[in-house]
Amino acid sequence: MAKQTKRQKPKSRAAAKKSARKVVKLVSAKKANGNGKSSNLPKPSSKPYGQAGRALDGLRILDFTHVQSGPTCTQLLAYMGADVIKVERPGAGDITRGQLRDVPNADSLYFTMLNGSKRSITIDSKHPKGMDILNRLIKTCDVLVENFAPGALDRMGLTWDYIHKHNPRMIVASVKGFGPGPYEDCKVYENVAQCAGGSASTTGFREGPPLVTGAQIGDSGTGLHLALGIMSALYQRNRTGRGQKVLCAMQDGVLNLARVKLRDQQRIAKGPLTEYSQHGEGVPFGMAVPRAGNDSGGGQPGWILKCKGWETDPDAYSYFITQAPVWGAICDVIGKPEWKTDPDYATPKARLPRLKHIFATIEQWTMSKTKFEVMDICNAVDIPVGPILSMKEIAEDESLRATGTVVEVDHPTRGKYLTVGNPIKLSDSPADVRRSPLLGEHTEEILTKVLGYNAAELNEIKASGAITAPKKEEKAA
Ligand code: CAO
Repeated sequence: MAKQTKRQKPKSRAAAKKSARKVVKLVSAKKANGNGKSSNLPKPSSKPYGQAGRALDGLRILDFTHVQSGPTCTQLLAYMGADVIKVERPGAGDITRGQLRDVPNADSLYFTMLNGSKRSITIDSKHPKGMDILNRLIKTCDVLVENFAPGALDRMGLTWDYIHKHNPRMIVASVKGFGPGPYEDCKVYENVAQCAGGSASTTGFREGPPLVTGAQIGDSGTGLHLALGIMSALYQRNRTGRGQKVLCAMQDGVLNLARVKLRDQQRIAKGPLTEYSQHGEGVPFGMAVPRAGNDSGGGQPGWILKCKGWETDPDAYSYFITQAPVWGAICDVIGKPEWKTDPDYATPKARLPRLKHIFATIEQWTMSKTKFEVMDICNAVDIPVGPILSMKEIAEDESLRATGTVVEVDHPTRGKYLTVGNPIKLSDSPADVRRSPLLGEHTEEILTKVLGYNAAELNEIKASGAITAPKKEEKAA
């Protein structure tokens, strides 16, 4: 309160002038950001927070994505309020609709969990009428998002020049496996990207082979990068009036997430990586960053430790970080108060060569507690620890349901299913998490209400075969 009063009533004339200058600066910054017209800026809404619409209301996305990387991006934009129109091949759709099916004849969880809150239209992009429809969509959409194999969009006739000619404001956002270079024409799936982006070589145990991680950093990770690229391009479009290409290569996205390992690659040339347990074990380093098991990637050593029940429960473990500022608390909690003053344990440097022994000792204590007891006891004294949660525990976690991070939605053919809601929380834009669309569920709605086709035109389109699957005899012929 006191601080607020101070800010509202500057003490002296000099202070008043200073704060007036600040205001002027802010106004001119606003002018520069808003195309030089401060009058374009809306007044702050008087509506209560959460009732002023969604962040991306009014944004329309032409969604040509499939499988995981692209759909992750467009699903997030849909959660934020964008109208995402997913274009799918008639009769087939996104290949994931039928992959890893758990309910016969219903869209798979693979598909439903990546395509929530979108609309689906079926269009054969290789049919001339289909191309007419796409042309109209290009004119009405703000962003085209795709993650076809390299060259596929061009082969459809949707080159950058073509799109830009029909809609100079269009942003064309693509995920590809690799950026320009020797591998640019390659098709890429998740694990290829994890391997090519440096993650696999640095994941796993020293004695074992490279490992891929369960988190989909190649697909979903790159989808997130793409969403940021799209938002940046939209912001720039406010100034320039024109769209641009946004490219996110999966290799680049993985490397961005594995940047601490490139940090270590540069450090290794200057000496051993002392925080790696390999150092404490006296194993020399090679030329490249090794796999570090469960070592923490930062300056505070950590490891995964067994907890009560580990013999039968594969997830009865805790991650335990021996953060330096709370070393004294750790010693007290595990019943080793003498380590606080023992020169072999009292400082982070002294502890480095002894980490294996230290964690083995802490583990004797964690094994006497459940992972949740470890969490409660340690967090009470600020020791950073985390239970290893199984997917079952996460699915049942009430707090994740309460925040909308885990959401249950109802689907007409498969019934209720869980999905991951919006992990990004905006205080004035509630997430819009709805079920995924059936194949072509919104075709007519989009053709008539978004693109303005009349009844006769609609019938003509239907008869043309541009939005329906080819009949079996035609296919065979
Ligand atoms: N109407 C008509 N044709 C359509 C269509 C439509 N609505 N939608 C797609 N197609 C066609 C494309 O035009 C393409 O045809 P051509 O090869 O004859 O030009 C074809 O369908 C398939 O496209 P694709 O090559 O992208 O698909 P694929 O299954 O062979 O490859 C993948 C899949 C993921 C390996 C590849 O798309 C890729 O490398 N994408 C970029 C990287 C990426 O996103 N990978 C992550 C995938 S998630 O793990």
